Amino acid sequence: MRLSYSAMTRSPAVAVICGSRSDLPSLKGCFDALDSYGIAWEASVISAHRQPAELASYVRGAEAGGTLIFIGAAGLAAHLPGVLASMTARPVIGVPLDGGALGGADALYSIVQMPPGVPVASVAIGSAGAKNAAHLAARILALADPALAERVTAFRAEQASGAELRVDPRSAS
Ligand code: RP5
Repeated sequence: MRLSYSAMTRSPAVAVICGSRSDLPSLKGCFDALDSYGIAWEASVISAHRQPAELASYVRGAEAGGTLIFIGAAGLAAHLPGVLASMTARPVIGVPLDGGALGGADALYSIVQMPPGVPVASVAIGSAGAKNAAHLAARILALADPALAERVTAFRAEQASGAELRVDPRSAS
């Protein structure tokens, strides 16, 4: 018998963790996109620098509960996704957030330059990256979830139709 994901697990499929409450507004697009796919998620504020023990405990609990993908979002010296990847063998997606003096380049480099064998899938800086973290998580989960795969396909079709040329080129100067 094939049980649905929610029947087998206590934790949501996706855990979104950010380093500070100040990061939450940048993640709205991520939360909205996860909702649009019907993916169960939860968000937590746990700093890798300020609360490493709490982070380790959270990851242990989430893994035991069945969480499949971790999204880590942080700004400045953004070590959170890398530390997550050190604590779990499940996929980690890193979202570099802007806001510091370096406009997010600091966070991007911190996240993307992981040493071999400890992978983090980095997305773009800021809210665009936050949205893509959700879309990437959906694509990963869809590999083993045919109903979600259909929703991913539907989203892509909708996006393609939205990209059609809607202006009259004769009026363009
Ligand atoms: C990072 O430092 C956080 O992810 C946040 O982006 C940044 C600033 O944190 P706060 O000083 O607002 O807590 O760790």
